[in-house]
Amino acid sequence: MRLAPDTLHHLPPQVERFGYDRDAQALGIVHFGIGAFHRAHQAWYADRAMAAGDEGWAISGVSLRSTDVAAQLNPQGGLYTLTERSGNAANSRVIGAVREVLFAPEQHEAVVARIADPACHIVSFTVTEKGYARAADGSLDFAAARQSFYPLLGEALARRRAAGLAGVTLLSCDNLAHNGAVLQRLMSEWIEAEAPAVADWFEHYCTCPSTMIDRIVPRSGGEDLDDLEARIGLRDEGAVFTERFSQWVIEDRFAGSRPRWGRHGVQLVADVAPYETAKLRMLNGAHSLLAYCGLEAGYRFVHEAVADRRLRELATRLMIEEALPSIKPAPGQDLHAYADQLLTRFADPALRHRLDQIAMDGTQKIPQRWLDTAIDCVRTGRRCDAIVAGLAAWLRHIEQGTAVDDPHGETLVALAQGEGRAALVAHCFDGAGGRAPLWPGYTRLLPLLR
Ligand code: CS2
Repeated sequence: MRLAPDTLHHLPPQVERFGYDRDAQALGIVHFGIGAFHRAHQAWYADRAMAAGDEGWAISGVSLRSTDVAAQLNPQGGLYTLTERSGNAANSRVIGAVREVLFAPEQHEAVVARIADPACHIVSFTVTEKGYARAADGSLDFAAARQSFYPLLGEALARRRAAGLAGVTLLSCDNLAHNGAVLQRLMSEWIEAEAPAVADWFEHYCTCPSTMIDRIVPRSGGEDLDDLEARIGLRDEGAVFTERFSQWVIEDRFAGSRPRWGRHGVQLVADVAPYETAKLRMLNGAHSLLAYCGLEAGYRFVHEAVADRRLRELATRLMIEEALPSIKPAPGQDLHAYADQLLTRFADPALRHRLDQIAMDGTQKIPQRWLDTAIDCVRTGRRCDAIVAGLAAWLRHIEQGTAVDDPHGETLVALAQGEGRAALVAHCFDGAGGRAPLWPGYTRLLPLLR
């Protein structure tokens, strides 16, 4: 039997429930990219806010590329369980915040209508680094943007303006440096080209706060769903599994109202940069290092890689000696304690976090995870051996070519296997034949790779 509003009463008492009237909640949030990460993080915060009495924060989730999540959640009335795992313990809660999942290619009008509805105050995003459609020089790649959220959002904002409605908050929840500012700039580019009449309205009435989001959400498999079913007695195709830890730091600059997230551990701050930089360079930086070096050493999971003394030392060096000095902490932010806490989180075998999940999309992740740190090291005369080791492992991962999952994967593998390492490095850092490099602005790092 499937989890759904009318089967909830079959759940054993130890499974927590949402405890508010779901049908009475307006759709206050439209979310692009309703993957496991959103369901284990932002939707959980909306759920807790509504459970504590806030009203009107139900979520309309939008998938841009696949019908998988719609097929998992819509037959369950949007319900799913979130299971927190740690050691041998697992606690599950039914999350009620998601009302529906729309598949944008087939439900364009519905998506636009949800955002253009007066009840909607927040449009949020977990579309991954590549979903923002940035060209190598950082500007908007219009061809890619057409396949992403831009046309839907542009149309909806035009409709809101025409109807005299309030602006909305656009909340990027992806691992990009200055994610809010990046979204603001790219969306403005889209609007100026495609809906210029909306440009002033967008600038005055909408905001794009930056956010730092953190919760490790490993991809789950059939075995996880079977175990859960055995434990709770219902089949949940939309289940997510995560760690206990969760952090969300948001620049407090909303266009309109928002849930009282501060009551549920969300840090609403004036400047997200120190948190975001620490998270990208330390957590994500160490993750990518463990992924490429760990896969090469024959490991499958993060907890296995970090149990290897050599890799643990490398990850520690990256965090403490290379990344940490490049970060100006916020008052009260203890980066040494942060590094210790990260190693403990990585070491938990209950998470079964796969290294190949982290290794995907390296071209989109490496600049903000490693290269910005490495530039700081070069500028201040510090060594960055761990990052160099990571880059070398990534280059070998491309050269080997069999497990590359990356938007530039085909080009890079062909280049590496046809013309060799020097051509691959030049393509990334220098460009070739008058073409911009994949990672502009980092040529100073080239001597490290020779
Ligand atoms: C990971 C992140 O897959 C990856 O690249 O580094 O998804 C990481 O688990 C999250 O950012 C943790 O908050």
